[in-house]
Amino acid sequence: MNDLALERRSLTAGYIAVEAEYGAKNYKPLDVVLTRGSGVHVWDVEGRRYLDCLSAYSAVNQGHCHPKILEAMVEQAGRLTLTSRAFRNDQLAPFYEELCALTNSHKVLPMNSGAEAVETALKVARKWGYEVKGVPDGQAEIIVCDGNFHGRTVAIVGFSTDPQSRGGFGPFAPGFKVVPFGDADALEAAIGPNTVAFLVEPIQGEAGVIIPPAGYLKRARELCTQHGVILILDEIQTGLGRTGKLLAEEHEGIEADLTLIGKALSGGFYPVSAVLSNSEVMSVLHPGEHGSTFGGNPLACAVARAALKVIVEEGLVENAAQVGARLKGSLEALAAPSVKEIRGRGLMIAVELHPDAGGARRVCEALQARGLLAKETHDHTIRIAPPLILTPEQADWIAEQFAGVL
Ligand code: IF1
Repeated sequence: MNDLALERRSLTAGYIAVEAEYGAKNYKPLDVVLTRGSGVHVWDVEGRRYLDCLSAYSAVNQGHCHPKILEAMVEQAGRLTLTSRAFRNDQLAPFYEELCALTNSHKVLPMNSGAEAVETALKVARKWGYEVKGVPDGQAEIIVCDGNFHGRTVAIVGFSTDPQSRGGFGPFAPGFKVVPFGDADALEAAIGPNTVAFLVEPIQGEAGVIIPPAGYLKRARELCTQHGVILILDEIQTGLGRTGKLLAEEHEGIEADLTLIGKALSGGFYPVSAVLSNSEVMSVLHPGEHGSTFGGNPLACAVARAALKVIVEEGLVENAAQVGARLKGSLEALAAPSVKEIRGRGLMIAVELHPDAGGARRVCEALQARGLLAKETHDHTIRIAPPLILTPEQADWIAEQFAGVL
Protein backbone atom coordinates (compact mmCIF):
# COMPACT_ATOMS: atom_id res chain seq x y z
CA MET A 1 0.00 0.00 0.00
CA ASN A 2 1.49 3.38 -0.93
CA ASP A 3 1.40 6.45 1.32
CA LEU A 4 -1.67 7.94 -0.31
CA ALA A 5 -3.63 4.71 -0.01
CA LEU A 6 -2.62 4.43 3.66
CA GLU A 7 -3.66 7.98 4.37
CA ARG A 8 -7.03 7.38 2.76
CA ARG A 9 -7.51 4.12 4.63
CA SER A 10 -6.93 5.94 7.92
CA LEU A 11 -9.47 8.53 6.79
CA THR A 12 -12.13 5.81 6.61
CA ALA A 13 -11.04 4.41 9.97
CA GLY A 14 -11.17 7.92 11.42
CA TYR A 15 -14.80 8.49 10.43
CA ILE A 16 -15.76 5.09 11.76
CA ALA A 17 -14.00 5.73 15.08
CA VAL A 18 -15.68 9.10 15.58
CA GLU A 19 -19.09 7.62 14.75
CA ALA A 20 -18.46 4.85 17.25
CA GLU A 21 -17.48 7.35 19.92
CA TYR A 22 -20.43 9.72 19.60
CA GLY A 23 -23.22 7.87 17.84
CA ALA A 24 -25.99 5.70 19.17
CA LYS A 25 -25.23 2.16 18.09
CA ASN A 26 -28.57 1.39 16.45
CA TYR A 27 -26.94 0.44 13.11
CA LYS A 28 -24.18 -1.86 11.93
CA PRO A 29 -23.29 -0.47 8.50
CA LEU A 30 -20.70 -1.83 6.11
CA ASP A 31 -17.34 -0.14 6.67
CA VAL A 32 -17.58 2.16 3.70
CA VAL A 33 -17.76 5.95 4.11
CA LEU A 34 -19.49 7.54 1.14
CA THR A 35 -18.94 11.09 0.05
CA ARG A 36 -20.47 11.45 -3.43
CA GLY A 37 -23.15 9.93 -5.60
CA SER A 38 -24.25 10.19 -9.21
CA GLY A 39 -26.75 7.98 -11.00
CA VAL A 40 -26.33 4.34 -9.94
CA HIS A 41 -22.89 5.02 -8.47
CA VAL A 42 -21.50 6.23 -5.17
CA TRP A 43 -17.90 7.01 -4.22
CA ASP A 44 -16.20 6.49 -0.86
CA VAL A 45 -13.74 8.85 0.83
CA GLU A 46 -10.89 6.73 -0.52
CA GLY A 47 -11.99 7.45 -4.07
CA ARG A 48 -13.42 3.99 -4.83
CA ARG A 49 -16.56 3.75 -6.93
CA TYR A 50 -19.45 1.38 -6.19
CA LEU A 51 -22.66 0.44 -7.91
CA ASP A 52 -25.35 1.03 -5.30
CA CYS A 53 -27.66 -1.99 -5.04
CA LEU A 54 -29.61 -0.66 -2.08
CA SER A 55 -30.66 2.81 -3.27
CA ALA A 56 -31.08 3.95 0.32
CA TYR A 57 -33.77 1.29 0.81
CA SER A 58 -35.47 2.34 -2.44
CA ALA A 59 -35.48 6.08 -1.76
CA VAL A 60 -33.17 6.93 -4.65
CA ASN A 61 -35.07 5.13 -7.40
CA GLN A 62 -34.26 8.05 -9.72
CA GLY A 63 -30.50 7.64 -9.11
CA HIS A 64 -28.24 9.66 -6.85
CA CYS A 65 -28.31 13.45 -7.10
CA HIS A 66 -30.60 13.48 -10.11
CA PRO A 67 -29.86 16.83 -11.85
CA LYS A 68 -33.52 17.71 -12.44
CA ILE A 69 -34.54 17.09 -8.83
CA LEU A 70 -31.44 18.94 -7.67
CA GLU A 71 -32.36 21.92 -9.81
CA ALA A 72 -35.91 22.01 -8.43
CA MET A 73 -34.60 21.72 -4.88
CA VAL A 74 -32.05 24.50 -5.23
CA GLU A 75 -34.49 26.80 -6.98
CA GLN A 76 -37.18 26.27 -4.35
CA ALA A 77 -34.73 26.46 -1.43
CA GLY A 78 -33.75 29.94 -2.57
CA ARG A 79 -37.35 31.07 -2.79
CA LEU A 80 -39.39 29.58 0.06
CA THR A 81 -38.78 26.49 2.19
CA LEU A 82 -41.37 26.35 4.93
CA THR A 83 -44.57 28.14 5.75
CA SER A 84 -46.22 25.57 7.99
CA ARG A 85 -49.77 24.67 7.13
CA ALA A 86 -51.01 27.71 9.06
CA PHE A 87 -50.55 29.49 5.72
CA ARG A 88 -50.80 28.20 2.19
CA ASN A 89 -47.95 27.82 -0.30
CA ASP A 90 -47.97 27.76 -4.07
CA GLN A 91 -46.31 24.33 -4.41
CA LEU A 92 -48.90 22.31 -2.49
CA ALA A 93 -51.79 22.59 -4.95
CA PRO A 94 -49.81 21.54 -8.03
CA PHE A 95 -48.18 18.73 -6.02
CA TYR A 96 -51.63 17.40 -5.03
CA GLU A 97 -52.94 17.71 -8.56
CA GLU A 98 -49.98 16.00 -10.21
CA LEU A 99 -49.76 13.22 -7.63
CA CYS A 100 -53.49 12.46 -7.83
CA ALA A 101 -53.44 12.44 -11.64
CA LEU A 102 -50.46 10.08 -11.69
CA THR A 103 -51.77 7.64 -9.07
CA ASN A 104 -55.48 7.92 -9.84
CA SER A 105 -56.24 9.17 -6.33
CA HIS A 106 -58.80 11.64 -5.00
CA LYS A 107 -57.12 12.94 -1.89
CA VAL A 108 -53.61 13.41 -0.51
CA LEU A 109 -52.32 13.94 3.01
CA PRO A 110 -48.64 14.88 2.95
CA MET A 111 -46.25 13.90 5.75
CA ASN A 112 -42.48 13.43 5.98
CA SER A 113 -41.27 9.97 6.95
CA GLY A 114 -42.81 6.66 5.98
CA ALA A 115 -43.64 5.87 9.59
CA GLU A 116 -45.64 9.10 9.81
CA ALA A 117 -47.64 8.12 6.75
CA VAL A 118 -48.40 4.76 8.39
CA GLU A 119 -49.43 6.45 11.65
CA THR A 120 -51.63 8.84 9.70
CA ALA A 121 -53.42 5.98 7.96
CA LEU A 122 -53.98 4.15 11.26
CA LYS A 123 -55.52 7.29 12.77
CA VAL A 124 -57.73 7.89 9.73
CA ALA A 125 -58.88 4.26 9.69
CA ARG A 126 -59.78 4.30 13.39
CA LYS A 127 -61.68 7.56 13.09
CA TRP A 128 -63.51 6.25 10.03
CA GLY A 129 -64.37 3.14 12.02
CA TYR A 130 -66.00 5.12 14.83
CA GLU A 131 -67.68 7.80 12.74
CA VAL A 132 -68.75 5.91 9.64
CA LYS A 133 -68.72 2.18 10.40
CA GLY A 134 -70.18 2.71 13.86
CA VAL A 135 -67.61 0.75 15.87
CA PRO A 136 -68.12 1.29 19.63
CA ASP A 137 -65.68 3.82 21.09
CA GLY A 138 -62.23 2.40 21.83
CA GLN A 139 -62.95 -0.95 20.17
CA ALA A 140 -61.48 -0.43 16.67
CA GLU A 141 -59.33 -3.30 15.48
CA ILE A 142 -56.69 -3.24 12.75
CA ILE A 143 -55.34 -6.41 11.17
CA VAL A 144 -51.66 -6.60 10.20
CA CYS A 145 -49.39 -9.37 8.88
CA ASP A 146 -46.80 -11.60 10.43
CA GLY A 147 -43.34 -10.42 9.33
CA ASN A 148 -44.53 -6.86 8.65
CA PHE A 149 -42.28 -3.82 8.54
CA HIS A 150 -43.98 -0.44 8.65
CA GLY A 151 -41.52 1.76 10.55
CA ARG A 152 -40.19 2.46 14.00
CA THR A 153 -42.71 4.43 16.06
CA VAL A 154 -44.00 2.94 19.30
CA ALA A 155 -47.42 2.14 17.82
CA ILE A 156 -45.89 0.51 14.74
CA VAL A 157 -43.26 -1.59 16.49
CA GLY A 158 -46.01 -2.63 18.91
CA PHE A 159 -47.57 -4.74 16.15
CA SER A 160 -44.26 -5.90 14.68
CA THR A 161 -43.54 -9.62 15.01
CA ASP A 162 -39.78 -9.08 14.89
CA PRO A 163 -38.39 -9.35 18.44
CA GLN A 164 -35.49 -7.02 17.52
CA SER A 165 -37.80 -4.22 16.39
CA ARG A 166 -40.24 -4.61 19.25
CA GLY A 167 -38.41 -6.03 22.24
CA GLY A 168 -38.01 -3.69 25.19
CA PHE A 169 -40.15 -0.87 23.80
CA GLY A 170 -43.52 -1.65 25.38
CA PRO A 171 -46.14 -1.05 26.65
CA PHE A 172 -47.79 -0.85 23.26
CA ALA A 173 -51.02 0.46 21.77
CA PRO A 174 -53.79 -2.14 21.77
CA GLY A 175 -56.15 -2.83 18.87
CA PHE A 176 -53.95 -4.81 16.48
CA LYS A 177 -54.34 -8.40 15.39
CA VAL A 178 -51.65 -10.35 13.49
CA VAL A 179 -52.44 -12.84 10.71
CA PRO A 180 -50.06 -14.85 8.50
CA PHE A 181 -48.93 -12.98 5.36
CA GLY A 182 -50.28 -14.38 2.10
CA ASP A 183 -53.16 -16.31 3.71
CA ALA A 184 -56.49 -14.83 2.66
CA ASP A 185 -58.50 -17.42 4.62
CA ALA A 186 -56.72 -16.37 7.81
CA LEU A 187 -57.57 -12.76 7.01
CA GLU A 188 -61.21 -13.65 6.51
CA ALA A 189 -61.30 -15.54 9.79
CA ALA A 190 -59.74 -12.61 11.64
CA ILE A 191 -62.20 -9.99 10.43
CA GLY A 192 -64.80 -9.16 13.07
CA PRO A 193 -67.49 -6.51 13.51
CA ASN A 194 -64.96 -4.04 14.94
CA THR A 195 -62.31 -4.51 12.25
CA VAL A 196 -61.67 -1.14 10.64
CA ALA A 197 -58.62 -1.81 8.49
CA PHE A 198 -56.19 -4.33 7.04
CA LEU A 199 -52.65 -2.96 6.72
CA VAL A 200 -50.31 -4.88 4.42
CA GLU A 201 -47.20 -4.55 2.24
CA PRO A 202 -47.84 -5.80 -1.33
CA ILE A 203 -44.41 -7.44 -1.13
CA GLN A 204 -42.76 -7.72 2.28
CA GLY A 205 -39.40 -5.94 2.07
CA GLU A 206 -37.69 -6.31 5.41
CA ALA A 207 -38.96 -9.87 5.74
CA GLY A 208 -36.76 -10.65 2.68
CA VAL A 209 -38.74 -9.69 -0.44
CA ILE A 210 -41.59 -12.08 0.25
CA ILE A 211 -44.06 -12.18 -2.65
CA PRO A 212 -47.54 -13.38 -1.62
CA PRO A 213 -49.34 -16.08 -3.64
CA ALA A 214 -51.01 -14.83 -6.84
CA GLY A 215 -54.52 -13.61 -6.14
CA TYR A 216 -53.87 -12.84 -2.47
CA LEU A 217 -54.22 -9.07 -2.72
CA LYS A 218 -57.22 -9.41 -5.00
CA ARG A 219 -58.91 -11.66 -2.46
CA ALA A 220 -57.92 -9.29 0.37
CA ARG A 221 -59.49 -6.45 -1.61
CA GLU A 222 -62.72 -8.43 -2.01
CA LEU A 223 -62.84 -9.36 1.68
CA CYS A 224 -62.26 -5.76 2.74
CA THR A 225 -65.01 -4.51 0.45
CA GLN A 226 -67.38 -7.25 1.57
CA HIS A 227 -66.87 -6.59 5.29
CA GLY A 228 -66.52 -2.80 5.24
CA VAL A 229 -62.83 -2.84 6.10
CA ILE A 230 -60.33 -0.25 4.84
CA LEU A 231 -57.53 -1.77 2.79
CA ILE A 232 -54.29 0.08 3.54
CA LEU A 233 -51.41 -0.80 1.23
CA ASP A 234 -47.97 0.22 2.46
CA GLU A 235 -46.24 0.99 -0.84
CA ILE A 236 -43.49 3.02 0.82
CA GLN A 237 -40.95 0.54 -0.50
CA THR A 238 -42.80 -1.16 -3.37
CA GLY A 239 -44.28 2.03 -4.82
CA LEU A 240 -43.11 4.49 -7.46
CA GLY A 241 -41.76 1.98 -9.94
CA ARG A 242 -39.69 -0.35 -7.82
CA THR A 243 -41.57 -3.54 -8.74
CA GLY A 244 -42.04 -2.68 -12.43
CA LYS A 245 -45.41 -0.98 -11.92
CA LEU A 246 -45.97 2.52 -10.59
CA LEU A 247 -47.75 0.93 -7.61
CA ALA A 248 -47.41 -2.78 -6.82
CA GLU A 249 -51.21 -3.04 -6.42
CA GLU A 250 -51.39 -2.90 -10.24
CA HIS A 251 -49.88 -6.39 -10.44
CA GLU A 252 -53.25 -7.65 -9.20
CA GLY A 253 -55.40 -4.96 -10.76
CA ILE A 254 -56.72 -3.68 -7.45
CA GLU A 255 -56.98 -0.31 -5.72
CA ALA A 256 -56.43 0.22 -2.02
CA ASP A 257 -58.56 2.62 0.01
CA LEU A 258 -55.44 4.18 1.50
CA THR A 259 -52.06 3.91 -0.22
CA LEU A 260 -48.88 4.94 1.57
CA ILE A 261 -45.89 6.25 -0.34
CA GLY A 262 -42.61 7.79 0.79
CA LYS A 263 -38.94 7.16 0.11
CA ALA A 264 -38.64 7.70 -3.69
CA LEU A 265 -41.35 10.34 -3.61
CA SER A 266 -38.43 12.75 -3.17
CA GLY A 267 -35.77 10.79 -5.06
CA GLY A 268 -33.80 10.70 -1.83
CA PHE A 269 -33.33 14.43 -1.50
CA TYR A 270 -35.61 15.05 1.40
CA PRO A 271 -38.08 13.10 3.56
CA VAL A 272 -41.47 13.28 1.84
CA SER A 273 -44.33 10.83 2.36
CA ALA A 274 -48.03 10.84 1.62
CA VAL A 275 -51.27 9.05 2.29
CA LEU A 276 -53.30 8.65 -0.90
CA SER A 277 -56.99 8.02 -0.74
CA ASN A 278 -59.36 6.84 -3.43
CA SER A 279 -62.47 6.89 -1.28
CA GLU A 280 -64.15 9.26 1.12
CA VAL A 281 -62.23 7.84 4.06
CA MET A 282 -60.00 10.91 4.33
CA SER A 283 -62.97 13.19 4.93
CA VAL A 284 -63.17 12.08 8.58
CA LEU A 285 -60.27 14.44 9.34
CA HIS A 286 -61.14 18.00 10.29
CA PRO A 287 -58.95 21.04 11.04
CA GLY A 288 -56.75 20.52 14.07
CA GLU A 289 -57.11 16.74 14.21
CA HIS A 290 -53.86 15.81 12.48
CA GLY A 291 -50.78 17.53 11.06
CA SER A 292 -47.05 18.11 11.01
CA THR A 293 -44.78 21.18 10.96
CA PHE A 294 -42.99 20.07 7.82
CA GLY A 295 -45.70 18.05 6.05
CA GLY A 296 -46.64 19.64 2.72
CA ASN A 297 -43.94 22.29 2.88
CA PRO A 298 -43.05 24.04 -0.37
CA LEU A 299 -39.53 22.60 -0.58
CA ALA A 300 -40.85 19.06 -0.13
CA CYS A 301 -43.60 19.65 -2.68
CA ALA A 302 -41.23 21.10 -5.28
CA VAL A 303 -38.78 18.23 -4.81
CA ALA A 304 -41.56 15.62 -4.98
CA ARG A 305 -43.02 17.17 -8.13
CA ALA A 306 -39.63 16.94 -9.84
CA ALA A 307 -39.04 13.40 -8.53
CA LEU A 308 -42.39 12.20 -9.92
CA LYS A 309 -41.72 13.90 -13.23
CA VAL A 310 -38.42 12.07 -13.57
CA ILE A 311 -40.12 8.70 -12.95
CA VAL A 312 -42.56 9.39 -15.77
CA GLU A 313 -40.32 11.19 -18.27
CA GLU A 314 -37.47 8.71 -18.02
CA GLY A 315 -39.71 5.65 -18.20
CA LEU A 316 -38.35 4.29 -14.93
CA VAL A 317 -41.35 2.02 -14.30
CA GLU A 318 -40.92 0.24 -17.63
CA ASN A 319 -37.15 0.13 -17.18
CA ALA A 320 -37.51 -1.47 -13.75
CA ALA A 321 -39.73 -4.17 -15.28
CA GLN A 322 -37.40 -4.91 -18.19
CA VAL A 323 -33.99 -4.61 -16.58
CA GLY A 324 -35.31 -6.29 -13.43
CA ALA A 325 -36.48 -9.32 -15.40
CA ARG A 326 -33.11 -9.49 -17.14
CA LEU A 327 -31.19 -9.29 -13.86
CA LYS A 328 -33.36 -11.90 -12.17
CA GLY A 329 -32.92 -14.17 -15.18
CA SER A 330 -29.12 -13.82 -15.14
CA LEU A 331 -28.99 -14.51 -11.40
CA GLU A 332 -31.13 -17.62 -11.85
CA ALA A 333 -28.91 -18.76 -14.73
CA LEU A 334 -25.92 -18.77 -12.38
CA ALA A 335 -27.45 -21.81 -10.68
CA ALA A 336 -25.04 -21.27 -7.82
CA PRO A 337 -25.18 -24.21 -5.37
CA SER A 338 -25.06 -21.84 -2.38
CA VAL A 339 -28.31 -20.18 -3.50
CA LYS A 340 -31.57 -21.48 -2.08
CA GLU A 341 -33.94 -19.14 -3.91
CA ILE A 342 -34.07 -16.00 -6.02
CA ARG A 343 -37.21 -13.93 -5.59
CA GLY A 344 -38.25 -10.62 -7.00
CA ARG A 345 -40.38 -8.39 -9.07
CA GLY A 346 -38.98 -5.54 -11.13
CA LEU A 347 -35.85 -4.25 -9.42
CA MET A 348 -36.82 -5.55 -5.99
CA ILE A 349 -34.87 -8.79 -5.91
CA ALA A 350 -33.58 -11.05 -3.14
CA VAL A 351 -31.01 -13.81 -3.24
CA GLU A 352 -31.53 -16.24 -0.40
CA LEU A 353 -28.58 -18.42 0.48
CA HIS A 354 -28.65 -21.89 1.99
CA PRO A 355 -28.26 -21.66 5.78
CA ASP A 356 -24.86 -23.39 5.57
CA ALA A 357 -23.48 -21.07 2.86
CA GLY A 358 -21.59 -18.85 5.30
CA GLY A 359 -24.03 -15.98 5.65
CA ALA A 360 -25.21 -13.01 3.64
CA ARG A 361 -23.04 -10.48 5.43
CA ARG A 362 -19.89 -12.22 4.16
CA VAL A 363 -21.25 -12.13 0.61
CA CYS A 364 -22.01 -8.41 0.94
CA GLU A 365 -18.45 -7.76 2.10
CA ALA A 366 -17.06 -9.71 -0.87
CA LEU A 367 -19.34 -7.77 -3.22
CA GLN A 368 -18.13 -4.53 -1.64
CA ALA A 369 -14.55 -5.48 -2.51
CA ARG A 370 -15.72 -5.84 -6.14
CA GLY A 371 -17.35 -2.41 -6.20
CA LEU A 372 -20.94 -3.41 -5.48
CA LEU A 373 -22.83 -2.27 -2.39
CA ALA A 374 -25.68 -4.47 -1.20
CA LYS A 375 -27.23 -5.12 2.17
CA GLU A 376 -28.12 -8.37 3.84
CA THR A 377 -31.51 -8.81 5.44
CA HIS A 378 -31.68 -11.28 8.28
CA ASP A 379 -28.80 -13.74 8.12
CA HIS A 380 -29.10 -15.44 4.74
CA THR A 381 -30.70 -13.04 2.28
CA ILE A 382 -29.10 -10.36 0.12
CA ARG A 383 -31.39 -7.77 -1.36
CA ILE A 384 -30.72 -6.18 -4.73
CA ALA A 385 -32.53 -2.89 -5.28
CA PRO A 386 -30.47 -0.60 -7.52
CA PRO A 387 -31.77 2.73 -8.82
CA LEU A 388 -34.39 2.22 -11.54
CA ILE A 389 -32.19 3.98 -14.12
CA LEU A 390 -30.04 0.80 -14.23
CA THR A 391 -28.99 -0.14 -17.77
CA PRO A 392 -29.00 -3.74 -19.13
CA GLU A 393 -25.19 -3.64 -19.20
CA GLN A 394 -25.06 -2.63 -15.55
CA ALA A 395 -27.53 -5.41 -14.71
CA ASP A 396 -25.21 -7.91 -16.42
CA TRP A 397 -22.29 -6.50 -14.48
CA ILE A 398 -24.17 -7.03 -11.20
CA ALA A 399 -24.88 -10.65 -12.13
CA GLU A 400 -21.18 -11.13 -12.97
CA GLN A 401 -20.16 -9.91 -9.54
CA PHE A 402 -22.59 -12.33 -7.90
CA ALA A 403 -21.17 -15.09 -10.10
CA GLY A 404 -17.67 -14.23 -8.90
CA VAL A 405 -18.63 -14.17 -5.23
CA LEU A 406 -21.09 -17.05 -5.00
C1 IF1 B 1 -34.45 1.56 8.77
C2 IF1 B 1 -36.14 -2.47 6.03
C3 IF1 B 1 -36.23 -1.32 3.92
C4 IF1 B 1 -40.77 0.37 4.84
C5 IF1 B 1 -42.14 0.14 4.68
C6 IF1 B 1 -42.64 1.93 6.12
C7 IF1 B 1 -41.30 2.22 6.32
C8 IF1 B 1 -40.35 1.42 5.68
C9 IF1 B 1 -42.62 -0.95 3.80
C10 IF1 B 1 -40.92 3.34 7.23
C11 IF1 B 1 -38.95 1.67 5.94
C12 IF1 B 1 -36.75 1.02 6.05
C13 IF1 B 1 -36.31 1.89 7.16
C14 IF1 B 1 -34.87 1.49 7.36
C15 IF1 B 1 -34.72 0.13 6.86
C16 IF1 B 1 -35.81 0.01 5.86
C17 IF1 B 1 -36.08 -1.23 5.24
F1 IF1 B 1 -35.00 -3.11 5.88
F2 IF1 B 1 -36.36 -2.30 7.29
F3 IF1 B 1 -37.13 -3.22 5.52
F4 IF1 B 1 -36.46 -0.34 3.20
F5 IF1 B 1 -36.12 -2.45 3.32
N1 IF1 B 1 -43.02 0.92 5.33
N2 IF1 B 1 -38.03 0.92 5.60
O1 IF1 B 1 -39.87 -0.41 4.22
O2 IF1 B 1 -40.41 4.42 6.52
O3 IF1 B 1 -40.16 5.95 8.47
O4 IF1 B 1 -38.15 4.84 7.56
O5 IF1 B 1 -39.32 6.61 6.22
O6 IF1 B 1 -33.24 1.62 8.96
O7 IF1 B 1 -35.30 1.50 9.68
P1 IF1 B 1 -39.46 5.51 7.24
